[in-house]
Amino acid sequence: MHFDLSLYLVTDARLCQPYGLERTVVEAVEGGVSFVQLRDKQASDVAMIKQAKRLKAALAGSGVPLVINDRLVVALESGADGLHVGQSDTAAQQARTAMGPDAIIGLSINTLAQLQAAPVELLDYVGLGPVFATQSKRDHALPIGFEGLAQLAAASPLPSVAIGGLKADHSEQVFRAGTNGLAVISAICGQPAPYQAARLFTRPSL
Ligand code: TZP
Ligand code: MG
Repeated sequence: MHFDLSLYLVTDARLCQPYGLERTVVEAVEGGVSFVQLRDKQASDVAMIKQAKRLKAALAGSGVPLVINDRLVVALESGADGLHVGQSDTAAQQARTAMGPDAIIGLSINTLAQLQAAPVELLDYVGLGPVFATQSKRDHALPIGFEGLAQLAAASPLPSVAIGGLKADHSEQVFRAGTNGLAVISAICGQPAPYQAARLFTRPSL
């Protein structure tokens, strides 16, 4: 599946209020979100499969892919387009074998050593960060700043998306660092108007 990392929304059902997850995502996609990751650290697999199916249906026809954070069983059972894994999550090999060659598989990267160790032949993209400290992820790794981001982006043979504390104002610096886009939770989820919040992220002409 073709994919566009330019504005990558990571969901948090607790933050995606007052409209709830589906409406927030649909409005954000209308506003320019190009890629969606369903992330829920607390839901059961069964609840997350249901949510993923609803989200997949809501995104039908938009051309925007849906990937699942961490849980291979949810990605498989829901018909999602792929899986995003962290350093300690389901191995990329297991995900690729189970999901097949067309699935979109992404991996989170925080350091050059992690990038060098990444099984790039099995992956479609990497997430680089956190760029800044953020309240949206517990126990996140050390922030890398724009300097670290530029180093990782330059070393990455794969398309990359920056994450961690990013707001619309950071768009230009993120693209200048050489990545393909910004991934955000709180800059869109929990904003009073998700459509408008997404619209703020227009790709700057460099
Ligand atoms: N991984 C690294 S930082 C982060 C994740 C999931 C959270 C990003 O959330 P926000 O609100 O955009 O800082
Ligand atoms: Mg993870």
